Amino acid sequence: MTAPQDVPAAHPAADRVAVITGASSGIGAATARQLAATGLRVVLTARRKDRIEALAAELTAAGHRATAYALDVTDRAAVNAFAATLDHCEVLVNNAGGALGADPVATGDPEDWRRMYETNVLGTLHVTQALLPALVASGDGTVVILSSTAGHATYEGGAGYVAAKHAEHVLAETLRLEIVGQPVRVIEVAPGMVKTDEFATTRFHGDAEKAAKVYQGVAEPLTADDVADTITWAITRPSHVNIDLLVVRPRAQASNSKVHRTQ
Ligand code: 8X3
Repeated sequence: MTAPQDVPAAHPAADRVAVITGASSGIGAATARQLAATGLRVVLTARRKDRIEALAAELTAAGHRATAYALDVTDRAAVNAFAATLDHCEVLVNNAGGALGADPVATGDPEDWRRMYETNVLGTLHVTQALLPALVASGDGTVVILSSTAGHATYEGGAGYVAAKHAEHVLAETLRLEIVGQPVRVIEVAPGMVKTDEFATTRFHGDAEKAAKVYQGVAEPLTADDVADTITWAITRPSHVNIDLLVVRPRAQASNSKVHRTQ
């Protein structure tokens, strides 16, 4: 009997589609660039239409295949409508999300906690549920969930984000158990300190000084390209190879709270 993972892909390698959420900046944009360069047709989604359209135009001008679709992953009806526009889908990169606040449990803003749960966890749930039938139907699908090292250990001031990222980790682990035997891989990539244009600034509600302190004295935090490279590597392994969990940190970071700083 033919094992499900040996079912040939419904679409030839030349026409494989990758959906990337949160593709307007940072890790999402870098991943879109790198996946497009492997030959995948990338569908860029994010709330900021102007940014994803500009990136899609840049990739198209470079000879790649890219389209943009404005999407808020917390809006389930919008996610369903987006899924209905796709003929097929082979790869989903759940990247949308982020941190809000770095306050202790005693004083953290419940609104920050709620928004982090909605974007990171429910956003990932919405898009994964909506695209899973297409990923299964493709005969060779891959779901990537961008969690974080915050999904694996806590730190002071991190509880709201840590809780959301732990939930994404659990989502990845549970989904992998539930769909084993179907032709879909579930890959979790958990980055540590990554210096992007927006992550820390968003976390501190626009306070650039606080945001700069996150990376102060750290020789080489990871870049968005470093993480996109690990995501692309994991996706481009042979179909039977499932990278369950890939934890990636800069050399200067030994744990969430043990970071070497030169000043
Ligand atoms: C980002 C890692 O340490 O800021 O996902 O929580 S951390």
